[in-house]
Parts: sequence; structure tokens; C-alpha cells
Amino acid sequence: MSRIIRSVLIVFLFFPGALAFAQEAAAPAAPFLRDLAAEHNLLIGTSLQRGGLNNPGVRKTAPREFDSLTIENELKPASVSGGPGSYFYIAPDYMIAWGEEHGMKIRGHTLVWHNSVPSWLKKANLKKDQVLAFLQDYIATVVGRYKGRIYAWDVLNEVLDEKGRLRDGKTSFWAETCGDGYIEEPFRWARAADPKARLFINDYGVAVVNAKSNGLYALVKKLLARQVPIDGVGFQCHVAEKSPPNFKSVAENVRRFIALGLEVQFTELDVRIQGEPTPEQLKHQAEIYAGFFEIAVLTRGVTGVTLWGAADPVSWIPGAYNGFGSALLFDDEYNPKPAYFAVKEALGRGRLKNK
Ligand code: 9MR
Repeated sequence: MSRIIRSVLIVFLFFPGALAFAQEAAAPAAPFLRDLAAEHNLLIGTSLQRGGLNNPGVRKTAPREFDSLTIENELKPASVSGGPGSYFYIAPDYMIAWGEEHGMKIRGHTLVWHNSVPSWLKKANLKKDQVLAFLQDYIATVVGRYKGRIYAWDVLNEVLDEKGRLRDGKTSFWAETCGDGYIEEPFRWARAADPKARLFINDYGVAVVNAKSNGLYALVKKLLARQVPIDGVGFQCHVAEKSPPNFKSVAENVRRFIALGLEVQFTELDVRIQGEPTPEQLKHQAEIYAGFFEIAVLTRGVTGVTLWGAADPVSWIPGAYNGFGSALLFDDEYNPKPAYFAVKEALGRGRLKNK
């Protein structure tokens, strides 16, 4: 063992306070991400799960850096609805109150999603009118409960297939039972329940100009022409470090939706890395993050960017993509990664007036 390493070990062994000091020294300093983003009128968010909030690293990092909180799972219909007239609010109530305490705006996620159909509803064998009656009541009740507290709702989540057409009955319970009948009304019901909440359609694979985002564009245009109260489009942005998007295309795509009079948010950003990350991969990841934030800062009409998780230990990625991880801005010890500093730099650049 080298003499230097030995002396460092001795210092930490006999002076545990020195370890705390070393960790403290590695912690980021003000201004934090939310301070910088606020100068652009841009919300910077994180999603969180109820379990993640038991974690001291999350409790410390999330409210320091982020001023928007997406309830990752606890407001999904399968979590909230226990049967007709039966609702589970304990987890979302707690999370929303916690976010509010820390001056975070709350994003509601989500009202209609083929992957979160209450199990009792699937089994109930209801006809179209009954399914829609449930949905109307559900939206009125849940959006109404949090009226004035949830500033934006993902009303529809992932309703398009890979080609940009509405999902069919094979992949979506809603399409199977209601045809296209569940697309417009949820926006009207949500608007009626909380007129001030911003109402979004959210999807994955739509950040660049491609067949799917063309389909989304056509759908949204049609909805607007039919006076459906839709305020924004969410691009999820789950990206692999090895295959970043073409940012010119992202910028062009964002602009065409904004030109329709809508706001755009990057709602679920993360950049997953395969294996133990190398310094090169972390650098590349940082560049990808910067790419998104540069667009967010420069484009009037981009109103928020949400990271899908506050830090690597609470990311959904390792559970969903075998061998992948390290997708977020903070590492396993909640220390900032190169991506954090790249985001900070992107946010620190060129202030835009009136944004
Ligand atoms: O991150 C979420 C994970 O914890 C859940 O198990 C999963 C299923 O509900 O949903 C994940 O979040 C998804 C989001 O709700 C919609 N877009 C894709 C996200 C990642 O799968």
C-alpha cells in the first residue's frame, strides 16, 4: 500500500468527521439546477416513487435541484383505482404534500394509459358506455381532488403505435373497449375538473421527426381543430447513450408543435449506459443531456424538462434494461456526474428574455 493511501485511510479511521467533510466537499454548490432553470422560465423536474422518498439521498438531492415533481407511479389508474368508487390516495397525498413543502410544482401522471388499467376494470367485462362512464367519473374525481395543486396532467399516455397510428385493440384495453372514443373526452373532463391544469398528451419515440411524431402531430392538429382542450405535448426521451437522437431533428420537431400554439416538455428524460460506465461514456452522456437542455433553453415554448428519477439508485432503468444503468445526473452516492455539470452549463448560458 502506498504511503499516501495509508495516510488517507488513517485519517478517515481516526477522524470519521473527515469523511463527512470529503463528501460535503464533493456536493454541488449554489446556484443549483432549479435556480438556473428558473431564469429561463423553465421548470426542471424529477420523477419520484413513494419508496424513493424513504431514501435520505433522494430527500436531500431532489428538492435542492428540481422545482417540479412528477408522481412516477402512484397516480396511475392501476395504483389509484381499487374498484368502482374506491380510491387509494395515501401515497400520492404524501408525495404531493412533500413536493409542495419544497416549493416543487406537481405533474400528474397519468389519466389514460394502456399499461395501467385497473385489474378489476379489465375483468369487469363492461361495454363501451360503461367504460367511458368509469373514465369520466375517475377523471372528475382524481383531477378534482388535486385541483389547484397539480399544475399539469399527462391526460393521454402512449396512445400511438410505432407508426404513429392510434393503438388498436390488441395492445390497448381502451381501444379494445372504446375504439377511438377515449381520445377526446378525457381532455374535456380534465378541463372541467380543473380549468387551470395544463393538459398534455405524452409519448415515447416522438422526440425527432419520424413516422410516430408525424402521427402525433397530425393527431394533435386534429384535436385542436375540434376544440379539444389540449395545452401541451410531452416527449418522454428515454435515450440510450449509444444511440443519441439527431438534435437538429429534435429542435425542428419541437418547433412544429410549438407553432401549433402548444407548449412542449421533455417529460421523462434519462440516458442509459450499458455496463460499468467509462469516462468516455459519461462524457458522451453529458453531451446528450446538454443537447436536450440547449434546445429547452433556446426554444420559447419549451416549458419543462423532467428527469425520470432523481439519481441512479432510484432509476427504473436497471430493472427494465438488463445490464444498463447510470442513466441520471447523480451517481450511486448522490454525487454529481459529468452530465450534471453539462446541464448546469447549458442552463447557465445565454439568458432568454420573455421566455
Ligand atoms: O418508471 C416507472 C416504473 O417504476 C414502473 O414500474 C412502470 C410501470 O408502471 O412505469 C415506469 O414509468 C413509465 C412511465 O409511466 C411512462 N413512460 C415509460 C416509463 C418507463 O417505463
